[in-house]
Amino acid sequence: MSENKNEDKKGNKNNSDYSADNIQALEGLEAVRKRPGMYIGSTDTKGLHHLVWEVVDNSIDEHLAGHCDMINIYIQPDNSIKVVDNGRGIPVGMHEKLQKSALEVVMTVLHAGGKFDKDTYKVSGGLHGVGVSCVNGLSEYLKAEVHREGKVFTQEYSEGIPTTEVIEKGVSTNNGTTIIFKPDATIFETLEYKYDVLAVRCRELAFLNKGLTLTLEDERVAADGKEGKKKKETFHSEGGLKEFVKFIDQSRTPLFEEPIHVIASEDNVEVEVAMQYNTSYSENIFSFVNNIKTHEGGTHVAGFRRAVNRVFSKYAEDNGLFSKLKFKVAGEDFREGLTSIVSVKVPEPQFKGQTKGELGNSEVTGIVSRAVGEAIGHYLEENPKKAKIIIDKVIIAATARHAARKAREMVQRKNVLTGTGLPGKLSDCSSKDASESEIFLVEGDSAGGTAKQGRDRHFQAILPLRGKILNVEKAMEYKIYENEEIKNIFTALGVSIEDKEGERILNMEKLRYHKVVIMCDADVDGSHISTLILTFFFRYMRELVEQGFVYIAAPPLYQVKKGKKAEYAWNDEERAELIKQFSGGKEEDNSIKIQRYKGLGEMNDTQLWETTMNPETRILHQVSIMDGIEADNVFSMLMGEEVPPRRKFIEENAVYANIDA
Ligand code: 0RA
Repeated sequence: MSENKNEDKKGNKNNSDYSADNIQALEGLEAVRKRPGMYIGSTDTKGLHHLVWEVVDNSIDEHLAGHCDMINIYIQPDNSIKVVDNGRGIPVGMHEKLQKSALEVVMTVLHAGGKFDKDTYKVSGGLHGVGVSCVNGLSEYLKAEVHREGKVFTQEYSEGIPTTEVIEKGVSTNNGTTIIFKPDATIFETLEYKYDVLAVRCRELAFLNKGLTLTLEDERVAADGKEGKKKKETFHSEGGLKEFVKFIDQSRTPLFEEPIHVIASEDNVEVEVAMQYNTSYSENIFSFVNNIKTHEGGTHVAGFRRAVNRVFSKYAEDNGLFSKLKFKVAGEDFREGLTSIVSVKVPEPQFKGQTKGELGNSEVTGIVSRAVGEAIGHYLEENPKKAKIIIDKVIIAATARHAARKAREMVQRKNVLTGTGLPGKLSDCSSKDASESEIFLVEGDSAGGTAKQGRDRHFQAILPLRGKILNVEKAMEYKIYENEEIKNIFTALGVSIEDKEGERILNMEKLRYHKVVIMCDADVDGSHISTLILTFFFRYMRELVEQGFVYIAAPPLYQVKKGKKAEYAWNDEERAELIKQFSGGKEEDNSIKIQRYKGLGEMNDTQLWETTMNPETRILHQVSIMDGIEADNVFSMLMGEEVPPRRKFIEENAVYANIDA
């Protein structure tokens, strides 16, 4: 992508420039160390994991170029990472211009990795890709081992600076690269790798690159000497996206066993799409460009949607299936209850948008549209029974959308009639400045009453929610707008869903609070209710979550009291710590009273303010959508129809749940 500034356009350099290049190269990594966030996004756990992908992306590039089918990743006992691949190996020959081994150039010059072969699809150097040299600069130790041309070569570095020459270590019968790195403790806030985070992406990479095998092995031993629960997994997919879409929809009920699978290529652009209808009402599209997730879609997704609209409409019209309809079918009606994955490999991808999560290459739209259109066309001709079922579903979706629109309009009209338009149950704050205003969605009228008394009415609004709100994962859309609690949430927040060219968008221009806080009991029911509310936000107000406006309040679990002294504890460790403090080390102290809070209702207004609402002392968890697929999975599983995966999830995660069962 970006040109290496160390060479001129023709790439000419004479030896006298060598030292200058050398210094510039060092300055490059110096800059990475000075402002790591600019290169890898952040220095928190996310940035730490990013280092792994920066290396693995290079191995994936070798796979895409047809030279690598195996990538092994190890989390070593000291939280260093080892990545082994069987690609061509980083070149080790003399780099003419810089007068040093190409290996050293790749490892120490920013953006140097991609200079060697330009004609393949590249992951590295793509979106955030800054190359393996960046990982080197941010590692207190790194070792590269190259098997190439029948020999083994190694070089070691510290903070990106070579500590050895490129050393020839002996003979080798295979090709490949091994990178071992230990992230720099002075740069990263945490050094602890999370197996599950790495596993999720490895699985995704295996689905996206059929035939490639990835292994992930955790070599760490737990502090108590016991070995970790999950030690090693192998990720491999022969079916590619077809298996991926089944994996994503494992907790939904598919309409047909086999997904529609498209594999095509045109003008050096490779297209792979898999789509599967299910009995739910939500649309799910996940899209990738050169293995990188495009959160905001782009030209490839536009091409996919165009094909779905065009081909299904034409089939329905041609076969008279829309003849009884009194209104127009919109694009989204074809995609209700459809899960799709759109993956393209593009030689020179252009990323657009604020977060660079959108593909810009305009030629891709037509290519994807043709490939998908042709495949769906064949599918419909060959499967007339399935075609009929799909079109019937589309008609139901269109009908439901019209009903939903009417229901929505009713709600809005009613608001106009009642004057302020705000729900009667809302205790609003006096501030009109959304950026300082908060709304608490409180489980139950009684806790709502306490919260109303305890709050700071200047900036805190209270909306009590009665009982369980509708499970939106199972309900049809128009039902949503008939639900009293959900209507109240929409009108209190000041947001609305609008149709724009057949697509639903959330209008947040009149959002009245920049903090939406879900406050539920710390028990099983409470956690179920907050999951219901979160599911609703995830499906219907996702933008609100994406922009970081949604929070979960954390009421304490215990109050520990001795005489007039009272402190709160949010978990068992804190409780034990408080008891120790209060007893001054005494074995048994009967004057210490421990109150177990089960519900918000057990606290009075002052206690609720102190522990859960006062910005100075409360704990708020910001809700984030880290990974769309993961989040989608959790919600469809927890709230959907298929019971077995839900039970499995709850069993597996029970240990993490901070709830009183
Ligand atoms: C530069 C050029 C070539 C491959 C690589 C770098 C490369 C880098 C890494 C990092 C981890 N594994 C890797 N594998 C390869 C092209 C090699 C050629 O043309 O032979």
